[in-house]
Amino acid sequence: MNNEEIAKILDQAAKDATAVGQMGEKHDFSLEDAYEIQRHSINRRLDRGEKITGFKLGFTSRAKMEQMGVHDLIWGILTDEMELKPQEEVNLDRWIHPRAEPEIAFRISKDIEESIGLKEIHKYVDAMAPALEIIDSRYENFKFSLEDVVADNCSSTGYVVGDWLNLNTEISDLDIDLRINKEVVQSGKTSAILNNPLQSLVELSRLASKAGIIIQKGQVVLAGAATAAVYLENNQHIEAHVEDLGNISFQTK
Ligand code: OOG
Repeated sequence: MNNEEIAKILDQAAKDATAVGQMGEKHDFSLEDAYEIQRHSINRRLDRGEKITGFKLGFTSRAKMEQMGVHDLIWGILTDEMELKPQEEVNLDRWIHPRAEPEIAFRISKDIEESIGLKEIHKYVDAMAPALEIIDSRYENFKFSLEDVVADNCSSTGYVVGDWLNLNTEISDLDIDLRINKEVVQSGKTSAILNNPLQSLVELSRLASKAGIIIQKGQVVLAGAATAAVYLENNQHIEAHVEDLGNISFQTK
């Protein structure tokens, strides 16, 4: 099976909300292949009329690496089909076994075409916000290798971003938590994200420029979760709370 055929199976699994076995178990592919498969699956979405809205980093914290048994930073692509409105009521039937993670989002104000350093970020990013990411592995039991998860666009499924704020707040050591029906179910510190969530932009710029991809003005970057992810159930109010940045939530039905 070639990379395009693997992408078709993973894309179909997402569309049908039906899990498949780990692709890497039957078809040995490299990490480079995995990113190519990811690109093919995004192209299928673009062919259906979806638009790229941004990028996400994964496994930027120890909590996430330990939960999933994968120990390397990964990146995936977000599209407008994945974007939820704040407070939106979401039917869980459209996904397989979705989980939520509290995150921080950044807004790009100028195209990033090369690898940038921490000190240059303010030239390329004009806002940040509390965010929630919904991940939904297309693999049975949410089990995968590093190559598998990259091929599956890093489990990207949904995201919702709160009110944008300027970059004046220091965000390297804030409390961040996930609340379900107002109860804190996961809590951590933003320092868990690469010591400083801004570092995720440095890493993404390095990876994207290596891949020949421009991170465009207006796009959103999710820095990765500081805590483990939690499975969603029906009739829940899901909320991310970031100290000094505020809250963002949605509702499941
Ligand atoms: C992969 C995505 C990881 C994060 O924030 O670390 C991720 C997964 O756990 O399914 O989104």
